[in-house]
Amino acid sequence: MSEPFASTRRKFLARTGALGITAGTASPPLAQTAQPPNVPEWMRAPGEPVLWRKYGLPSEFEQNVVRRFNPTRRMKVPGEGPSYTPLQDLHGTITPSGLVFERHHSGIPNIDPAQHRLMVHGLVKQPMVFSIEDLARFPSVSRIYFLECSGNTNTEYRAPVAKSVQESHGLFSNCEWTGVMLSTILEQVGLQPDAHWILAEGADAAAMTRSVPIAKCLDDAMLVYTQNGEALRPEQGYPLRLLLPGWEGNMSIKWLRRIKVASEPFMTREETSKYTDLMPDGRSRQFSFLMEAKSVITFPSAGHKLKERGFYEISGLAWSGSGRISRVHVSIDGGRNWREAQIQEPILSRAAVRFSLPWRWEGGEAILQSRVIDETGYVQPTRQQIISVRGTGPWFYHNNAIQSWKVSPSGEITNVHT
Ligand SMILES: Nc1nc2c(c(=O)[nH]1)N[C@H]1C(S)=C(S)[C@@H](COP(=O)(O)O)O[C@H]1N2
Ligand SMILES: [Mo]
Repeated sequence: MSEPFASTRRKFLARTGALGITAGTASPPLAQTAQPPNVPEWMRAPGEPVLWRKYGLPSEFEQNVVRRFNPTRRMKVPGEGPSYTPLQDLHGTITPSGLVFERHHSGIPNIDPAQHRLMVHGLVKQPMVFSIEDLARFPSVSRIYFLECSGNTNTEYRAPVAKSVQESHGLFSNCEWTGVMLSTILEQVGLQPDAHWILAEGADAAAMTRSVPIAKCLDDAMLVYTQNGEALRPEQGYPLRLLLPGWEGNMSIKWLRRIKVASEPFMTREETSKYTDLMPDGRSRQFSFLMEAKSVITFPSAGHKLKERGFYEISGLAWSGSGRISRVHVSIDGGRNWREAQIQEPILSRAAVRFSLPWRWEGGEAILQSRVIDETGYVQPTRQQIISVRGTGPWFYHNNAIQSWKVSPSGEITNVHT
């Protein structure tokens, strides 16, 4: 770089040095014609007009920021499978709707909201059927919550196989949801005295069904029709989904069509042979609804490369199904020493926070880890701690272990177990 601006910038950075950013962080040389003070091609004629796209899309230069499949996983039935949120490319805490991970058990139904209905029946005083319009007339609430599949990070239980944080932690999203509190609707139908559980059923070909204790239904459960300010995406359950903040994603039934109130859990497939945790003694942990505190460093993470020594901001996400998070610690030496990370506000219950720690990479080997502590005092465990209680499988739900990323002297970041 020999242009006057570059050298001025170098001097400026050398003088400021407060964060220890060295002059070497200058970007690679741009084409002479595009770089100031020259006039680039895109300034020489008017650009695309207003309404070029009626619905906005990211720049064509962001085409690499997409949901991805797990290349090693086989579809069990048509339309079945997960796609992963590209956490390594995202900032802040809100997951853009188009990048929210997907988990479908039998594809995405194409539902006409005018024809869709929610039936609420069983141990109620007055069974009722609601249209989406009916539900939207009730008082609405908007809240930010994370949603995590309990299978998230299951690939990492035995060996560090994921090539990126997208693969290891990408069954995770954090959105603003709008809808009506489920308690409002249950008040409409009126609960009978022995109403202790509900069954929630989806309108997909899997007819996904889960049992939910009535206490959760009357606490913070929502019937949502909106995600990040607009109608739910078809992938996320359009036109209506159940949302159970802080509980395993599987229970947040998409394309919700029926709620049956009962006195006992229904013992559906998804809460018996699936989504229970087999323990070393052969018994299953049932029910394991809560998603306990977890955190992960998203930058730098596997697949990133540090091009040179100097200042970097380590940054990541932390969340807890039990409420607010109170602290995040970051280690750069594989968990021997911990430093307090900064947590960016707002700190909301059962929502993701962004944490960060300034760091100078001197070019040596480092093992980056983060560890969250939530308001209940719960500390994110190590993998060994989880294994000592739950064994090594064959089920791998609820792996909230501390994640390690190794920085090699060449600046490559890889996924490791310590
Ligand atoms: N009806 C229905 N609801 C469903 C599913 C499904 O396949 N069908 N998948 C569940 C699972 S396993 C998860 S993790 C979440 C995923 O939500 P998302 O696809 O909006 O990210 O939806 C849950 N709700
Ligand atoms: Mo899931």
